[in-house]
Amino acid sequence: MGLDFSTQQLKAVVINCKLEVLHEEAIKFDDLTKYKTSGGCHVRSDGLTVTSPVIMWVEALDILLEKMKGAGVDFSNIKALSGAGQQHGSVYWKDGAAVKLKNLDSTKTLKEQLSGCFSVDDSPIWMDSSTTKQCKQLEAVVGGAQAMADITGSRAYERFTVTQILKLIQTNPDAYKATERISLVSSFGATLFRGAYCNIDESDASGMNLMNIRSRKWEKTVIDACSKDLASKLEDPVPSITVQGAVSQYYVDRYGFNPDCEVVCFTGDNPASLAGMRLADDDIAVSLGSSDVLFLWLREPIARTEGHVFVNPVDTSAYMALLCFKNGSLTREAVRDEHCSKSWDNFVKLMADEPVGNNGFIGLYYTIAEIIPSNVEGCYYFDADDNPVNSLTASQHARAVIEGQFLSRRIHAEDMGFKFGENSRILATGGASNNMTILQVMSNVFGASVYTQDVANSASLGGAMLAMHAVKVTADNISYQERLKDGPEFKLAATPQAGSKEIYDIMAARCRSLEGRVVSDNAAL
Ligand code: XUL
Repeated sequence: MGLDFSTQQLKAVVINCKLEVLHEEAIKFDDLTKYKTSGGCHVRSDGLTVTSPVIMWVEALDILLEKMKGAGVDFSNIKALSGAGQQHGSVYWKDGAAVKLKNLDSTKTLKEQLSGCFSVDDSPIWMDSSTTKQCKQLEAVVGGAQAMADITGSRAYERFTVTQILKLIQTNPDAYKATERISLVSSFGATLFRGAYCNIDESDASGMNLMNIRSRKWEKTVIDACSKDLASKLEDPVPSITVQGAVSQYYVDRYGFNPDCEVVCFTGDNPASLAGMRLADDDIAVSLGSSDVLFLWLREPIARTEGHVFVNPVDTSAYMALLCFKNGSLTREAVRDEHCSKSWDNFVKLMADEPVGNNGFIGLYYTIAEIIPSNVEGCYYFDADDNPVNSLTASQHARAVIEGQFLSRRIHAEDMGFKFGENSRILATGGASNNMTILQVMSNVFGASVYTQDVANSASLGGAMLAMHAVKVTADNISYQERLKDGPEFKLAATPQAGSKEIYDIMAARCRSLEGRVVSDNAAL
């Protein structure tokens, strides 16, 4: 069984060894109306502080399991469970909570028994951006943003957990003092099932600005800058596929779980998605949504102040990187609406009027402030000699927006140490991945084959797959990809067209310097 404590809902999926989905269930948090959440959270009046009531997540689990039992799910068949949590969010267990967890009474709900167990009722989540002061403070302690990235995989981010913990220490020291353990949303999920504190896994720990991504230990300078006793309130990071132990007797008595059902570490939703998509060595996944998100499989990561390096959940000696580009589908659609009569058919026809490489024209489109590269806004066009031009024709726009976006994705992936291996695949997911013309450009720009896959609910599915792998791997040593080879099929969608690689290699180098120019021009404004 795989669970996903995501921002808006709690999901569960049950699969068998053939990877067939036997049951799926979801509880939307907003449907628990007494908590008055919108999209699963509360945005406070400062507009920056974003929290979710922790007891709402607990109650959602009560309801979910009840519903699954009612639907006839036979929990006694479940051999192992794991799951995902929205990354970065934190849960504060109050003194005495471990005893409560250990002695859960199967005649009562979890909510009834755990409601007094949290020292902070409203957990900060990843949408929070109220900790800029703490980010600056911690970066100063380690020697700056790049130093923080080198150590922890990312520069200090407002949503990353340690900045939230430091804010608590500074603004509510009593609540911090009354806290015996701090979990991530992921390890909180595992803890509920285990009835005992579970470790934070190394992958999700990489989203805390607190773990050294090489040694996989808490970074002492950051710990000490927060509070000397912080490490004693955290369960140490362990590889994501670590078996934590059997499910609590509570679930055996109340829902008929098998007492031997193993609880495997939960991880972050992004690492779990990488597992659910079954990425392998040197693969890249590109999720084409309102923002575009790249997942890179990396052996030797280069941490930068843009993007994130996480420990890889599947191969614990490897890494993954996450790159989020704000200008994704919304920007493609803006160009379509302005220059291609609001129609994808016209867009695709116009694009075909221009050759691969757009005769050297490059367009960089940031209709909203971008994250990578950070804080640039506006649209910039250049001719084949890198001279700025004021406008492009409609057909040049159609080609330029797609080529410009993928050139930028490619150079930032390369900057983080990504290299295509012989068998590397690009996996395209998300709304725009059904547009074959877009996928062809992606294939040409990256110089690799593009595949698609039916991976709805990749985080919960990834949780279930990780659970299956974790309980078998010590006995048979089979790799994750080999074990899960019968999972959702990779369908070939595009292969690079002859001659395109040479064209885009040159354009990628140009794009790198043009983007640099746009960044410094924006900074000068
Ligand atoms: C990743 C991030 C989000 C959350 C959403 O860094 O903040 O993707 O994990 O669930």
